[in-house]
Amino acid sequence: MIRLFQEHRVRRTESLDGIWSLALEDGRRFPMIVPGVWETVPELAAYEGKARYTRPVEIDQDSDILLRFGGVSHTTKVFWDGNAVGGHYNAFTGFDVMISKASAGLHELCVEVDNAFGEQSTLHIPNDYFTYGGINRSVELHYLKSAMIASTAFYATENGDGTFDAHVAVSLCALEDTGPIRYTAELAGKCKTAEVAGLKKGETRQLNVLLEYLTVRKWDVRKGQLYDLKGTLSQEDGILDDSIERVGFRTVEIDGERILLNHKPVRILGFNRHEDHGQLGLSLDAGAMMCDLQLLLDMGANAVRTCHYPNDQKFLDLCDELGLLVWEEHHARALPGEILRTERFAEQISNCNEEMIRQHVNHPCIYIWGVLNECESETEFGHSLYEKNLNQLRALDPTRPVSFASCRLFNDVCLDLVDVVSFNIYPSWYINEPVKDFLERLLAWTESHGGQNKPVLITEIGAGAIPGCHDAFRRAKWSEERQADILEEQLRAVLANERISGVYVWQFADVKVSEEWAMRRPRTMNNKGIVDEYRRPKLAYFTVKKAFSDPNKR
Ligand code: ADA
Repeated sequence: MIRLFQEHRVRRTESLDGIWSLALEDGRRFPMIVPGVWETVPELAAYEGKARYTRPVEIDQDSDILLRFGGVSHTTKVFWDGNAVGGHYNAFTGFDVMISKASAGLHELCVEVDNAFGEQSTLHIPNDYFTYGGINRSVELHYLKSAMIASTAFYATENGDGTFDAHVAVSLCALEDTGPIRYTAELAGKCKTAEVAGLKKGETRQLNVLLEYLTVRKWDVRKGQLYDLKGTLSQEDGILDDSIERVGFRTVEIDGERILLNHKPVRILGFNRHEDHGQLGLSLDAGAMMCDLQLLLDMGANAVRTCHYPNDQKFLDLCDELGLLVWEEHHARALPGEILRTERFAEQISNCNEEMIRQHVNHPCIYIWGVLNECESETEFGHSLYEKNLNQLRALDPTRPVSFASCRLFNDVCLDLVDVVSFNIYPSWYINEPVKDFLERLLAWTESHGGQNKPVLITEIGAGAIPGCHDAFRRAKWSEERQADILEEQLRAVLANERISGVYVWQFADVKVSEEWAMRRPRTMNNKGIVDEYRRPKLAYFTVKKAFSDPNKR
């Protein structure tokens, strides 16, 4: 299933995860697990291009149905009994395909997947992480009745007496004409109903429901605390649809130079984490995700940055549960200017923004949205691009701060646009300058270039080590000793600096990179992981653990 909890008790859903058949254009066929990526088949480890996944689907009654895909990497066309019924671009957001009046019986579902680079793809380009191919997240089949709850967006505001009001915005969609219908929201022991006189076939309707003065326990860092928001759509003779959202009550505010969580300054002790694993590629199952999170917690982390794309809902569900603060980022890493200026990019990134927020807005773990990691933030064009993207996110979700991770540093002209100033810096690794001096210089510059009176985050800091490479004299770059020493210096300087609201270590685990990056990256991997691609700790694991566990730094 796409989530780690049951989202429906009334709407009938089935998992389409399991064994599918994968066919290549040259006729080769393989049994493939869904979710998964084809690079896990040794013969396909370097396969780039189109492939077709098929499987039979049995429908047990005539019905409108919805096929829900958690993520397919990266360009998809969906066929039902040989007919094209939908498609999508981008591995990191989900999409739905509706099939009206599916008849009872056996059908063929075919998903054409393409992971090739090219003009059509502006977000997936050769990059410092790998573009896998396959149905990388779960797939579900939903049976629908005459009307459905298409989406539910929740946010909470705190009252002076410590209770919360819950604001629930629901989008209803009619598949047939309906008579009078009613939507009921139930949360933390209270419920509220909104009546609708009737909907015409194809009509959508937005409803806002307010549940007031809820007595709840707050969601908090490394604690979590979740509640089920149950929505029911009914008519006189029965229930048409339902939805369950898992929500949390917490406040996030920017107060001058501080980020406040539940009115208290929060210090981010985080990791950048790619969705990648030495054996599983992009498709980590919930068990593997939980193992990653256990390691992060063991090192004393309270935060994760989903570099550089929206993450699997299951991972976000776990962060909700465990109380990890998430910086979620849309899908854009260091894209060249000629791509940023295309209309196709404008369309693909706008879709990504819209899908990311609609699908993830209810996760209490997400405290900030990020855009355009290391893009063109030093030019006038860049300024308008950042402004457009940040404003789109603000319009879609006015409740969370927004930011971007800059590497343009002393040339950046976009700091005026953000709620939180964020820098990716690598002193003592790419830049030969003591970390403390570099930081002081950067922070002083920030004050007079749009960053004054705003919180500052260090969104990346780190150094590389090839696992198992040692230097007893601790001098050789790429040795585990040198990586540990550089991180020690970096974290000491960053955490001692009161002006900085927190840090994300680059990065949690070593990850595979595109072939085009091989000359810059030994092993064709980004080796700055604190654990290797199989999660075996390097020496720096204990350095980070010590730095993050020092109680004075909390
Ligand atoms: C950048 C970038 C990361 C990674 C890192 C590095 O800051 O955001 O994706 O490439 O540098 O390892 O150099």
